[in-house]
Amino acid sequence: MTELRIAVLGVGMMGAFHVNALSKRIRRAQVTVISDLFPEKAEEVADLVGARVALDPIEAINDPEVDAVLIATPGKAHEEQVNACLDRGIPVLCEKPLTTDIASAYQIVRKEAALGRQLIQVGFMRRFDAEYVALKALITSGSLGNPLMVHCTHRNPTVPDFFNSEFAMRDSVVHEVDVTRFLLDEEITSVQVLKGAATKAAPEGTHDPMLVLFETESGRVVTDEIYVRTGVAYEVRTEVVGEQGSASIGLDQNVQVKTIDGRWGGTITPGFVERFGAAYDTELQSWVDAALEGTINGPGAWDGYAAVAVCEAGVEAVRTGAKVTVAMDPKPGPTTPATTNGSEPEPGITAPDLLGARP
Ligand code: ISE
Repeated sequence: MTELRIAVLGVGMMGAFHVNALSKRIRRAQVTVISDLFPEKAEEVADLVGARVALDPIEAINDPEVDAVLIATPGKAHEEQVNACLDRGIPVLCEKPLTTDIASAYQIVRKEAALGRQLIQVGFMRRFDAEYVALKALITSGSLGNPLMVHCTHRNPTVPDFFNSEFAMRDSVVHEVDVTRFLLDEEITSVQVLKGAATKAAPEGTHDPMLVLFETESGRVVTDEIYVRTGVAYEVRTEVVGEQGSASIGLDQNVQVKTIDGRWGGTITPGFVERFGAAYDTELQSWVDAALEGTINGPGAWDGYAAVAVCEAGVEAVRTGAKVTVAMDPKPGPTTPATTNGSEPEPGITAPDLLGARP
């Protein structure tokens, strides 16, 4: 196979962004089929890139002119669509969340493990961002010494009113969950949330900002300030504090300008597409290259499952104010049959439809 024929499911903001990248910037990729809940939207995007429209997403997955699938539909649709990709045995890049509850995410992990090969990549694009890659390399090199703490800041300029504290946990904090696991190479064991004073911009009952605290298996502490209505710009910073030094990324250190009115400064990043645009492209190219070989190259189903499990604990921590232990089932070996893994996973709290809640 020299060119990967891709079905893109869901062409809202992220899906349409990916279709554009796949058609213009990504090598050895061709979008052949597009599906969306809104057929007119699917037609509009398909026309731009010469793809066909399939009204039914499962039909798109099973289309003979499709070798791999990119899922950018609302979270509640992921379970059925990812399962259909596994049933057909084709690679899939699924935007977060893998699914919207712990049990279905774990079922997918076991099903893929039973197949004996990795087909699922989850869209945690920060792992492909040059600054995160450099930070990870620095940690791995040992020059910071043992990393003891990580401090994260995650600020969005604005979000719609439905974006409540639980939504922020599942849609925004989920990135720091993955960053923590990526940088420290261990699981998060507990989540705690300090709510504090809320901005006037937040609707009644929504805690914005919040300070989220993770503890990891080895006892490291991670702090994450999540503030999604700053009114300012997009700010994602991460500092790792080690025994022999510290390192920070996300400082928006671009061109510094000095002007005759005595001011100095640079420009700030407006949103996540601008901040992580290059990372999305790198992610897509890695996925396409790996999918052509029938596999993945990036965060997999286990990473998607771990993120769902930590966010569920986070949601409970928001609701109860308690420090909540993360409940995760064991990682299945590559050949564990889906039917013989002793205990059934806990059903967990069912998440609301994340992107589906958007107007
Ligand atoms: C959004 O869905 C993203 O994935 C962005 O990276 C994040 O910054 C934002 O808070 C989320 O809503």
